[in-house]
Amino acid sequence: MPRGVLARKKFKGKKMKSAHYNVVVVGAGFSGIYSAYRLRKLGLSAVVLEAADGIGGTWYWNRYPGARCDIPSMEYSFQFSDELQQEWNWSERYATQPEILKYLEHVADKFDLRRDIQLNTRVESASYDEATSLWTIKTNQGQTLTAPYFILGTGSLSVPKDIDIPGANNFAGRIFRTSTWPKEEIDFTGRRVGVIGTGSSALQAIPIIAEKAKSLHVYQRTATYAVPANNYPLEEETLKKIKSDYAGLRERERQNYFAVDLPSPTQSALEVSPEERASRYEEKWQEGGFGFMFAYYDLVLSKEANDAASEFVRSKIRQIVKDPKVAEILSPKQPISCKRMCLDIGYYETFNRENVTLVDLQSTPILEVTEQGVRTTADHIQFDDLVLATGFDAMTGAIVKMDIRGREGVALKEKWGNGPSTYLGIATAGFPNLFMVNGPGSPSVLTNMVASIEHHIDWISDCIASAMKTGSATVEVTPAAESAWMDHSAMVTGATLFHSCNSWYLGANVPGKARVFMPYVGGYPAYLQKCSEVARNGYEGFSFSLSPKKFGPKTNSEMFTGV
Ligand code: NA7
Repeated sequence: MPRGVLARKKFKGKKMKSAHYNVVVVGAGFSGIYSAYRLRKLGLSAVVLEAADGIGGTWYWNRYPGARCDIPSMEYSFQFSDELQQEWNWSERYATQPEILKYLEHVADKFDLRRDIQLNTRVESASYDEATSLWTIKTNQGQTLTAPYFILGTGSLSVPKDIDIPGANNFAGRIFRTSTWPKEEIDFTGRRVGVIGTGSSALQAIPIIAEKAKSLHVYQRTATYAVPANNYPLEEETLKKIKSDYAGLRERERQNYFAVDLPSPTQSALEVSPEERASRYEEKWQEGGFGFMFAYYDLVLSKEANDAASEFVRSKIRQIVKDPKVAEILSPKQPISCKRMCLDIGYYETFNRENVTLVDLQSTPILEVTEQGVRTTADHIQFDDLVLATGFDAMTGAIVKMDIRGREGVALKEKWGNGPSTYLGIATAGFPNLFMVNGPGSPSVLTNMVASIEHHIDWISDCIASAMKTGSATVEVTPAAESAWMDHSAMVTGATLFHSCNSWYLGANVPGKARVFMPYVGGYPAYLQKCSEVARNGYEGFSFSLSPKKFGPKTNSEMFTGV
């Protein structure tokens, strides 16, 4: 019997104090779920460790009212199984959190993946042993697991930013964070509510809370660009049409900068007259979705091109929001798309409601949260409920939260003290056999995350399979390859407007965090090509050690039971 099967049988339902696997995966969101599938297909024993008491990752935790994806659901879904693609029916253009969670539960059940997922288990530390070429992973359940391979599917936006507002613990009313929303429904009927933050999460929650609340104060530090989502139910005919060419859709995603099914523009915004530009933006505005940024190819490359697009959105805000003073405060000043753009389902309109007040923190900053409410330099407003939608320690937060130590006991947190450094956002030198899914240095959050996740896990699995086939004990990025990738990544970022504002892409939202632009901005097609080339050239940039060291009871190649 292949060792993987044996290990899985032993694991079923029990939390063993110590166990050995081929692969330990952290996180049971889209990444962990697909890892479980893919690694099993390879005949490997794997365990997916998940801190929550359910699967779903981001879609388990972010249950706030209005939470939904902003990539069309037909694309924000797995492509590894056509049967799955064909049988699942999304109900709306942009799926809600409950529907996405239901989908992930369905995937886990359909492919019988739960037996490889261990819930309620937080990884506290992982250290690499150079003598055995094994990772030792310790959990909050008192377990010690060993494995030659260690995969981090920990999510890009999974660790909430520390609350950096004085007095937040003093508030005597109900306090909620969008990122860790309670499971039970929260009723805001007749309540005085304050929302702090105006990023994607707040934008989705605010219109819904406003419908119920007696009063809603929105505390805005930086205004956000939002284009209409133009959400609609997906009728049977539409589903049928998309499904009839799902492969074509997936291929088009691979050709697109953000890994979405949108045509790549070839025209510059500066080539056309202001009237023609305005009419093109209007067309994109009516279509809804991120297609707005695909009106012209240079919206994130040229400040002049970006200015016109930004002004178009500001003009729309002025049209929608009746009070010109409020419209002005809601009008963002930074380049559009420099911070994550949002999709609007009634957000701007909400500010026309009598019960909604916008508080401009630029002119009247928050001094503190008190027992009763929020004190700014202008006033002290009392609330029954406070909602913090203040964002995440993005891209690196979940990784450095674990005490991960590579060669010579070096902590990853230390190595990344001046910002994350990786090769392709997949691996980092000095940490053999450790792989990241959508890590910093990959296009990740600038793309359709599900497509990127699948691509990464396929690539990582192929790499592991290749190492095992050749009897290699370790796969490790060379410092030279890592440094060349980081230089290339910085060079392409420098050619865009992405670095020109204080975004979480840059780590600028977390006090004290090193400022390094984390996602790779060279675009999804170029990135796919690079990853393919690296693999084709024998995993160029990685060194494989043919050490005869033993991994637990058997060598890697003996444990490997087929691709
Ligand atoms: P975001 O997009 O990071 O938004 C956080 C918001 O909270 C943003 O408006 C921040 O203002 C605001 N914020 C953060 N800290 C404070 C303090 N101390 N005082 C006042 N306001 C504050 O997080 P989301 O959860 O909305 O979205 C995250 C991603 O999830 C999103 O981009 C999608 O990809 C999905 P700031 O802009 O920093 O001035």
